[in-house]
Amino acid sequence: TQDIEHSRSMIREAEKQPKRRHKHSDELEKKIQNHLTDSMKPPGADGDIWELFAEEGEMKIYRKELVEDGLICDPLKAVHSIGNVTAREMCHYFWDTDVRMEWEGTIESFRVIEVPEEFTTIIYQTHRRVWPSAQRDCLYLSSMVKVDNPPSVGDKIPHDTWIVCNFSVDHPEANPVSGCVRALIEIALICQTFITPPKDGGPITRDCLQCDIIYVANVNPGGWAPASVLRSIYKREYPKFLRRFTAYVQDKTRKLDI
Ligand code: 6CM
Repeated sequence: TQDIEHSRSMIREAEKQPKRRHKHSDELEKKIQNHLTDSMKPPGADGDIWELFAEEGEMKIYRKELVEDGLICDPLKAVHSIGNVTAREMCHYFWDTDVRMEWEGTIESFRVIEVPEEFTTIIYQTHRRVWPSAQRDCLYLSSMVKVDNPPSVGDKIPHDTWIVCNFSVDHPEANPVSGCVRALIEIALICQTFITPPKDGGPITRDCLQCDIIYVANVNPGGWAPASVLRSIYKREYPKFLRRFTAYVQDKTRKLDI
């Protein structure tokens, strides 16, 4: 509780400051550009072979098998589309640490250790241990940004586009939990709102909203973990996360103004 109160007060302080550049601004901008050019491509569009490993309705999750220095680092790309929510709402609930524990099922603890600007935090978190490998932690920057000129995908024109970009950084005040192995992450959630106005000219309601989602994750487990265990955890946990998180946002926003 103390940690959450402390995180909130840091964010409140940052909200009062003008948007400012920080140590990670250049890297953040570069990563966002890469996500907009590469991550937004539909799987297969770049000639790469993505394996579809989970599908439920509109949700499709792909991976590429990749082993680096003996560690499973399979890149993951998920595409989804859900009704009744906006891109900004999706990204807001993904980014906002106040609600993190309401939908994130893999975390044991987390702490915001710095707020470089209003919509950028640096977070240290530990994950639930998966037997028989060591517990993982990660230390990453998380930023939520509105994208003004998204690349066009197909002939649909989005009303708005938002991204949350998470990537590993170092920080002197991380106080890591002993025994944890540091996982390195590069994760993005990219969302676009599409609006179909009612044919009778009536007001726009939540029924008029469709949100297209791309989620990409590159996770290096940082140390040994049995391949079969890791791959089966990913196969179970990524669909669970997407199912739970999208339902969470739909539920949270159901009665709110758009
Ligand atoms: O993107 C997700 N969550 C964000 C907020 O926490 C953030 C997450 C980064 C960490 C990604 C996984 C690190 C590797 C940990 C492996 C241990 C998993 C333990 C499972 C125990 C049941 O971007 C959603 C992440 C969904 C992960 C499946």
